[in-house]
Amino acid sequence: MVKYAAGDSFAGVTAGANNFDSITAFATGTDKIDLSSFGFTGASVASVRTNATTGVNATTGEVAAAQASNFFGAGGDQRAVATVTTAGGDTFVYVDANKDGSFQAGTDLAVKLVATAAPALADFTFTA
Ligand SMILES: [Ca+2]
Repeated sequence: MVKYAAGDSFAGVTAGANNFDSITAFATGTDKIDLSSFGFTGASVASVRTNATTGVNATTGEVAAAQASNFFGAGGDQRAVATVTTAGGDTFVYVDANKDGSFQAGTDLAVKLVATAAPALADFTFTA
């Protein structure tokens, strides 16, 4: 089990090092990412949004401004989690920590699952 708190891990680079945490050997269907501390409920946890790689930097996890707006969806389609699987086979997991539907590098969570396909909704825990 992996547990995160708001402010723990971000996209981008500081002083040459990636700001996000990387998880190796994450096993979909076995391991869980615990997001219960964020208090997501309702439509936000109905599914995990799967985004294309467009505008996402496969090295730094940064999201271009053009894709950041509604990165997690909007209205009834707004989700707590969005994933992007890179051409190299890693998956970035983004968490909309401030629940506004858009991605902000200094606010929303970014974690890289190394050599892992996109996790499913069941791979996340939203309630304690
Ligand atoms: Ca956000």
